[in-house]
Amino acid sequence: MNKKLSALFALTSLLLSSCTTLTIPSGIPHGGQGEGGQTPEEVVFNVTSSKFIDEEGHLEVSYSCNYPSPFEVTGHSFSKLNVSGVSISELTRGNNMFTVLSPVVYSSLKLEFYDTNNVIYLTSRLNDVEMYTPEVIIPDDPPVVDPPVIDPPGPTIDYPQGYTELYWSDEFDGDKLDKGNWTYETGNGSGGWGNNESEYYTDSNDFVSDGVLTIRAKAEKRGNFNYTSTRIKTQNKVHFTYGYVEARISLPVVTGMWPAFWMMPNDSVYGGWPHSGEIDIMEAKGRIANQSSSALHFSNHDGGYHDYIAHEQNGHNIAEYHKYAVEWKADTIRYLIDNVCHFQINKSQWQTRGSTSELAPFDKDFYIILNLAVGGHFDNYQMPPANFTSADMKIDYVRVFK
Ligand SMILES: [Ca+2]
Repeated sequence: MNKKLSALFALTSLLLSSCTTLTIPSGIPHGGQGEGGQTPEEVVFNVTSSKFIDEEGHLEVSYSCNYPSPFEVTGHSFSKLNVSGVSISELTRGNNMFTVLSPVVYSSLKLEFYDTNNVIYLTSRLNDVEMYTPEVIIPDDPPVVDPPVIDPPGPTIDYPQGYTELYWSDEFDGDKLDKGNWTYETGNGSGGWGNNESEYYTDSNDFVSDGVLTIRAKAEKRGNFNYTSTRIKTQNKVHFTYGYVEARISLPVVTGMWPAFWMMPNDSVYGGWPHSGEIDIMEAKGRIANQSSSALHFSNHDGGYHDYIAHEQNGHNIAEYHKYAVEWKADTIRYLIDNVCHFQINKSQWQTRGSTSELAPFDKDFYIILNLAVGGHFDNYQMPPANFTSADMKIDYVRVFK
């Protein structure tokens, strides 16, 4: 803290305490208007305080007087009061204060009282007036100022070509999963989620830190299951039709791991799986370090129950972060890794039983799923090694562009 803020001029008070007696000499015609003969009056004029009021040495003087005002002495009105060498503010009757409007450079002030005809009537001198002496300011140590709080820069959003609206995203910037976006799917589902998976999903095999959601599969006994993991979905919270859906993900290269980033129909308008469709943006086999795959599942008209189109893409290290995306349009579905399309499906290649719409079933709202499965049929029931303890799927963000 500064010790002497603005001590520059507020330095004097009660500097003037001289008591001046003004004697109206007898025989001098008061006011020069032939009104002589009045009894000499003794006027006691007492300065009670003075203080400098600004940096320029202007002085404010207060006084008392044994008359209501020194301007009214025995029937005379004095129009003004001068202070020698300086100008003063207009005097206000009864105010008992004036301000010296120019710097005080004398050690005494001579007071001159004028009457209404501008005749000097009384003079007096106030001695020992404190001079204005600016105080030397000794700078304090610079105040310690906390650095301004700046919000951490938000994530840089790279918009896919042709997309201008970030419709929704979860950047995982908090310290726990945002339940406004996600719902845990717990347990082992029916028949290992239909896939003979070997994990038991909990609502606690995940954590959010440093802008990343981690889903951790563990070798951990839970009922009849030897592994735990987590599976989350945005059903009834974030669902939409068409758009560009992208997640930046790092995957575990551990045999038996089956991570997935995919979408399912929010309302299954065309019926239960597979009639309402499934869009698998990214799946991987932890055993194969440089491969992921994408797929589209649906049903067909000719009595075949389940049909699908899939593609395996090689050449990227799944342990590193990559951007896995689907560009979902009415007539085409394109799969991309790091902005490069590796697989495209056209509307003539999909259908759904019971609908004549050429766009069905991929013309309704879908929601997003993230999970890290263990075992299951996807990699022909490969299981983690005996010394397996845990494996992490890391998601930097999930974004939906329109
Ligand atoms: Ca993030």
